[in-house]
Amino acid sequence: MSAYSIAAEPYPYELPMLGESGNVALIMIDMQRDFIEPGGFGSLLGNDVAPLRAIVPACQSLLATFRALKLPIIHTQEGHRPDLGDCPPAKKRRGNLQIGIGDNGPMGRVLVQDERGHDIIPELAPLANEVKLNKPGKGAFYATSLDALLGQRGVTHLIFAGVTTEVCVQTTMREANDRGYECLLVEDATASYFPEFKAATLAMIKAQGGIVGWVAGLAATEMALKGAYEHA
Ligand code: TIU
Repeated sequence: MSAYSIAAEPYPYELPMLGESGNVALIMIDMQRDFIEPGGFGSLLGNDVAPLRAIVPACQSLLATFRALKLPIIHTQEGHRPDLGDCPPAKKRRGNLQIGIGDNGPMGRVLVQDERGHDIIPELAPLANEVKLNKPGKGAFYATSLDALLGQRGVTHLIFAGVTTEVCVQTTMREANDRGYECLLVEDATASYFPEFKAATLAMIKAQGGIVGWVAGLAATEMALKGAYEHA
């Protein structure tokens, strides 16, 4: 373990020396009302959304750490244009929902940009200098400028948090891994409607020598980030 290591599984995750061997960014996935509050897309899909709130303090803590260290933060939001031109009919049809994507729901039009359900929850509101990235798919690289935006900032290392672990977080992490980013998921800062799916996702990410990336706890992640960058 070096001064730049995070105690992680399946083995220590090496942070870059900023500006020399790369840069690190936080990707906060889809912490929006649609997935976390009753009446949003998550509950219209039939899920109990209440357990997802448990990760809010861990996400707040990660945001505070990245802000204090002046490291880049990207907040993603799943949502579609009001004309649904970026929503494949197959996605809209899926689930045979009574109230589905684009329909009027308790928090405005479901999964549509700038509706109430699309808002990031106030506890995790982005600051003006942070990137808000809308994404029409589950993965944050599909049909977005994320790869270009990270390239412009010299980002090589991605720390992931958000919801849901096995859907948008895992899809994005796999997309990032295939693009050559070093990916780490903070296990206390991600949640699923299905605890067993979260557990399985963490296991499959770190299996086979970290086939998708690394998994670490919040305390270990923050301690290493502060140790590496506080006086950088
Ligand atoms: N349904 C579900 O678990 N997730 C999603 O539809 N989107 C995200 O994970 N953000």
